[in-house]
Amino acid sequence: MSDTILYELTDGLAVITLNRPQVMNALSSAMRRDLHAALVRATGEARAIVLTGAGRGFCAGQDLADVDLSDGLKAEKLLQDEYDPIITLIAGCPQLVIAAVNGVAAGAGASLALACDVVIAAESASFLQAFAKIGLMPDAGGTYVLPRQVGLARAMGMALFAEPVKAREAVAQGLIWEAVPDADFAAHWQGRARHLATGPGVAFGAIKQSLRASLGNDLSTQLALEARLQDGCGATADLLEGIDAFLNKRKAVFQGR
Ligand code: T3D
Repeated sequence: MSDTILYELTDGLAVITLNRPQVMNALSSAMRRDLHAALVRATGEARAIVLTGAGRGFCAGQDLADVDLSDGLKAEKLLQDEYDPIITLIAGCPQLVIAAVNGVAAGAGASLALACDVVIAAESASFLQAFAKIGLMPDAGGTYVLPRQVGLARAMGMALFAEPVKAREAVAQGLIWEAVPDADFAAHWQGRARHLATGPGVAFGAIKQSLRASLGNDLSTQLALEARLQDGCGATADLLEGIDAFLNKRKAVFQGR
């Protein structure tokens, strides 16, 4: 792994930092490879994962200086080989992935943030569907997540007019979970991440899997999935600990199994 991505594992929490602040963490090919490798590593050893950006931006999407336009943009292969595996891994891994959006998230940088399970933004951050400004359409899962989060009308407006959506507005529209004053941002997301890294991991994983699956399931399929996943939660030491802690009026100490 090169220095385009920083990786830190502390007490079960992996923090992955996009680290090309001089270009607002725009994604070069090498950086996408490193980001994917960092996520694979985190899914093998962490209980929760944070994705954040170095400097004043979260991620400005595709590095526009790192594209081969000699024969037009061969986007299909690039997306399938380099972007989509990252998005699929975030959506499919059992760990909760938190986007700690420290600044602007633009283009595929917005798609990357919005692919995460929980999005916490600094108040000064914004989300920009920058694609149409340069003659592209949202990708890296953008057209999947936008209408599901904010509805078709807002998704259409965001993609067509490419205006920045400030963090507070993003919360109001249901695009992200919360916006936090800049001064409190780091401590806040660290607290949220610590909560997820020390909680009942099997139940957290089941919540992620079931809520994500719900968007494509009918009721009977979803009920069957809930029953199966709850059975798994029911077999955990964390459930016994949670009930014992409740009955004895103490704070539960979960092990994630
Ligand atoms: O196959 C495929 O490739 C398809 C995949 C496409 C996915 C996509 O993501 S397409 C969309 C690509 N992203 C953009 O179009 C966003 C471009 N950037 C911006 O609109 C703005 O930079 C921001 C809104 C993100 C931030 O604006 P601001 O004013 O805060 O900062 P800035 O001055 O524009 O940027 C700071 C530096 O970062 C600047 O470099 P400099 O002048 O200091 O040397 C700027 O050129 C650089 N930078 C920002 N974004 C990118 C970038 N360099 C390369 N690629 C970028 N995307």
